[in-house]
Amino acid sequence: MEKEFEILDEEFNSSIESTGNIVELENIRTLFLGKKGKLTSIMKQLKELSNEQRAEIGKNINRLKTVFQQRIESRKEVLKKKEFEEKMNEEWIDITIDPFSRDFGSLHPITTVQKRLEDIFVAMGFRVLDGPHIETEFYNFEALNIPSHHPARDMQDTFYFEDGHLLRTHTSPIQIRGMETIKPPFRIVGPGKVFRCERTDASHDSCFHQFEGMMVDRDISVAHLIYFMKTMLGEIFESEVEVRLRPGYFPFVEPGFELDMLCLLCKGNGCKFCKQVGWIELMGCGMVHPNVLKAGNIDASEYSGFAFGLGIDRLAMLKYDITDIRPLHGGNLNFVRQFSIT
Ligand code: FA5
Repeated sequence: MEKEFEILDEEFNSSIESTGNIVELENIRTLFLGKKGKLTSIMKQLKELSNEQRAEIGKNINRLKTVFQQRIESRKEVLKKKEFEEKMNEEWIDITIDPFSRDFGSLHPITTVQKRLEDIFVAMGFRVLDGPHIETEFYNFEALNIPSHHPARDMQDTFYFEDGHLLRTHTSPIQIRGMETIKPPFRIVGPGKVFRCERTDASHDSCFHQFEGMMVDRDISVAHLIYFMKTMLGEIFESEVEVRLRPGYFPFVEPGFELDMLCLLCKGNGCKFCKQVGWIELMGCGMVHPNVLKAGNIDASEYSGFAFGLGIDRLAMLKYDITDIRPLHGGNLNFVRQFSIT
């Protein structure tokens, strides 16, 4: 029996030394001290022994039981400490870092204005469409009544790819793509980046943002166009705004207009931003040309519509009192953060 106790003691010691966590340790407790454990099974053999032997071996078993329990408890303390330290290392927090110094992202003023425009038009029943930056000549020019010989192409010079594709010069191709899938009556808007090969100044850049709109229904007139434009500008500037229509030429509308808004920076007195005119050209607009409706498979004798394309950058400049378009695209975070909305 002595030998058996020795072996059991050694086996127990090596088992608890190799345990890596408390769950394993509890399994060892069951293995040695549990109801069907190794020590218990030795105790069951006692009844086969004489009274004297039973008393002697019983004493040994009780001693071993106490020793095993003590070793389990002290091993448990070691493992608990180890698990705690591991957890602390995993969940380490540097409490010396200032929690208020974190940089949160924010929306660029152009994005803020674009999103606001989308909300205003969605509330008036318009659907928001998207279109590719890289376009074909068909969508950017031909379907908009600007054939290859047309002088209007000069006003929108752009960057061409060798395969004939180009960077879109305006968001008007979204009108054409929209008409391919949506049948009248409809109201659509399409925001996005546009590109032109032109010199930059305080109000011009070679990459800027436009917001296209088109409404096609029965008996649509210029009065509808003015109503929607005044409503939109009133919402953006949160006050009544003064606008004027000038005749403007765009081959895809007839009649065509330039819509100007009284310069909010100088209140019409003339400044660098409005080039001393007192008015800011905000958008081109007009009644959709029958050829464009035809290109969209729409019966021009039944339906009419208006369309507009406004410069989001210029609208943002007016809203936030920004006198030069270039810093808006310059990537200087200190500049754009002045107008940021998180
Ligand atoms: C157009 O691009 C027409 N597609 C708009 C249109 C749509 C007319 C539907 C009729 C019907 P325009 O080239 O004028 O038009 O540009 C529209 C607006 O974009 C301008 O009024 C101006 O606000 C803005 N814009 C034009 N060029 C620049 C530029 N280089 N930098 C910044 N904004 C510009």
